[in-house]
Amino acid sequence: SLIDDVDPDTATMSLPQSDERRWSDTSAYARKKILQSWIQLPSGNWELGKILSTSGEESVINLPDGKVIKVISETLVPANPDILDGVDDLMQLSYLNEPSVLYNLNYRYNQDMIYTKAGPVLVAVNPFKEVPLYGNRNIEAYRKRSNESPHVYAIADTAIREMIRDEVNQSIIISGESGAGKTETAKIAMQYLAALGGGSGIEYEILKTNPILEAFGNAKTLRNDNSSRFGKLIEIHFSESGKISGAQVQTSNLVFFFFACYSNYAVLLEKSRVVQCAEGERSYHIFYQLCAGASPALREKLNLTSAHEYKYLGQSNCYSINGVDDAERFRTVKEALDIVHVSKEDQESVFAMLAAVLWLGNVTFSVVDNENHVEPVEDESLSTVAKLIGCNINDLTLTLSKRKMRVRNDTIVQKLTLPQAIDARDALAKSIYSCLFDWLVEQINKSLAVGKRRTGRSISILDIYGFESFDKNSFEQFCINYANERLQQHFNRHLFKLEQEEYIQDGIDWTRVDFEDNQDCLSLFEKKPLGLLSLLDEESTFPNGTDMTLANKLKEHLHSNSCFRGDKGKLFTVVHYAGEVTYETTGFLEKNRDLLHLDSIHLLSSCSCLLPQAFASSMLIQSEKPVAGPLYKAGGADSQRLSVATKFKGQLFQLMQRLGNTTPHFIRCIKPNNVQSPGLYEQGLVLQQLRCCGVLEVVRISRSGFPTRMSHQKFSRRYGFLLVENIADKDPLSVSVAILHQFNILPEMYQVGYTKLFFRTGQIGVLEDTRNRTLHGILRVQSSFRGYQA
Ligand code: AOV
Ligand code: MG
Repeated sequence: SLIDDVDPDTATMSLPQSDERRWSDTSAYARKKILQSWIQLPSGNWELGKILSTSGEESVINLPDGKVIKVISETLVPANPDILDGVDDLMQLSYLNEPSVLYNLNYRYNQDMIYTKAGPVLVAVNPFKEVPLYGNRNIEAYRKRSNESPHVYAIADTAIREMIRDEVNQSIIISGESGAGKTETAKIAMQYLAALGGGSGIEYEILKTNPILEAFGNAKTLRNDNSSRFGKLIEIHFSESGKISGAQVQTSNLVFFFFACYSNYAVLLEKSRVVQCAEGERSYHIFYQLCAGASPALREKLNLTSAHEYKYLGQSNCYSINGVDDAERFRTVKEALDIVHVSKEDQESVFAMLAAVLWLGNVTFSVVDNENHVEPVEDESLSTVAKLIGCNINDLTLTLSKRKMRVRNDTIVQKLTLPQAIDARDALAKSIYSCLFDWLVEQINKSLAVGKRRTGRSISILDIYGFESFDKNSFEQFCINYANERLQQHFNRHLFKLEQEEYIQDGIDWTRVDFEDNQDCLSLFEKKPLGLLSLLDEESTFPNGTDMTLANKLKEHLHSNSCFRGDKGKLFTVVHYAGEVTYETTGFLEKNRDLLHLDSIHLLSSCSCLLPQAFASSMLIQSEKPVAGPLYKAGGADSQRLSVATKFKGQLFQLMQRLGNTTPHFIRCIKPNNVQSPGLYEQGLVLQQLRCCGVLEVVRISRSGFPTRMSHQKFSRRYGFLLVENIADKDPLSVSVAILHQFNILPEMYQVGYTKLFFRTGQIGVLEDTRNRTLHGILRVQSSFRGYQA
């Protein structure tokens, strides 16, 4: 094609030329020519005004509501001509400033065009309603490339094509705040890839894994009614045969044979939610679904009552979600379990485990001696738990009231106080649930990995919890935000460092464009021994460590770090790329230690239920060397169990390593309002997200650098014929230079690299214009010549 690097629209329209197309250009020269401009209102929002006149320092502006105001000319931010309203790539804007970007996204959003490109990145603004952009007809259109507007489908399609062309694994990395639409976007991408599966049946299974994982891993939070509380990386593998049939990618409807699997990496579930969640939030969906949807027979078997009867579910005062029928969802989940080949028997065991967790929450304790030691009350809750997990009541009672400890070579038995007993009970509930979750992922993987054709290439889709900043932020937010910090660096490195490298490789003298690197913040987390994670781990191993001593320790060692601020009491603040977050250390140590006492592990492994055996054995393996409980505190270095934070970091590194070997495609999800409603577009909120996810930065960098590139060959072929001098025996580089000279392109507008020419934005437009005019001239001459002949 003749126009790949060139934007034909801007080339032929008489728009402001490149020197004006800078980021936030408010030079006097630019202002002179603009007709409309952005004016910032006291609310912070931007309003479009017509410039009636400019005299001296002041301009007179006509606002849309008819008001005429005077403003200082320097504060005006030029707006784009109407003809550019709603362009589908922000790079096409003549004036690239924040209000113009905001306006462009809003303009499209109002017409349900929720996707926009920002150069290489896809921006998706959450519609909070159904939009007619999906389904088979649309998939077909993107497959045939008859629709080229920005879309998740287009990203997925590009990933497939690049996988085939370059023989490199691909990844689609989706990020954004909580509730911005990451999980939905991941499903849409899966939908597209699955549609290419064409009848093998596995694509249907892949899509059916979503309701299962969402039921067990998602919950209602204040930000999102369906918030993912785990991260997932799904790998979709394409077999060799797929690769071969893929060779005819341009023409055919190709058939891929593929299977998928969920990576175990970063599937770190927020366990604490099982036993506690904040007011107005819910625990995992599946609990409510089970309570609402179980058949009478199942109810009887599990001794199930209503969600209101369970303390774990009752503490947040929220049982239902608007517009969601939990009973109906339960049927969907069961159906999905059938499809991924979880047998009816195993399904029943799964439900029994869920009921056991719920009943555990209802176990109460009573004091049994004058030293405040407690034992569980022998009631319906206790007996039901014992029955459901298949152990005898005595063993359960022992586990919940005593703890075996090894001191040197002796084993002593310690009786538990009420808080200790409650901890033991909750730890048991959490571990049953998280093992259940891991088991499910494993089952799903087994079912999907039919044939294990892992020989081909893969496309991974990453959907991980988004950056979180609440009024109160705890250990969960700490881990989640740390993960996001890593991902952000991956994004930065990819887009910006690669960009720089390309310049340097081509020998271009390029004053490096600054970009926000978040290495400082990452170092704050990862540095050894004086980083957040190391200090946290260290404090976790001290028997006398408390949340307060942790806070003090952090402040003592990190106060001089520019990304850290010690606040009052247990509070400390981290300056994340996406903004400051204040964390409270309450519960940090306990959550980080995440002790499951050896007694509980033994109890679970001795249970007669199918599932506990399956996972308790794996748990035993995990804790073989590391011994849980006070031993962990008392023992030397080699008896230390991995802390949660360290495990998390390990998983994250593995994840990043995996992503590092792929060609990434980035999708940035934007949440246009905090109330999850359609049609509401809050400028400030959107702007803040665009800033912190790097979208504005991408655009700005492209602008300030030399974004248009063309090889000397291509450039000389394309424009060489415009030269007056004879170029027959000249090499492409000399031709390129001759063209630049003939057209008087200003030296600061281009750079000549070893292999390529680099241009500032819009420069190529001048040449393209001339070329078009010349070609038209030639065509006219030719056609009149033909007319003459006829
Ligand atoms: P998240 O994954 O980014 O949050 P979700 O993907 O769960 O956010 O999206 C939140 C809600 O927004 C969904 O439940 C839908 O109602 C709506 N939504 C998002 N994208 C679309 C779309 N393309 N079309 C229609 N509705 C959409 V979190 O998991 O909280 O970080 O941990
Ligand atoms: Mg999600």
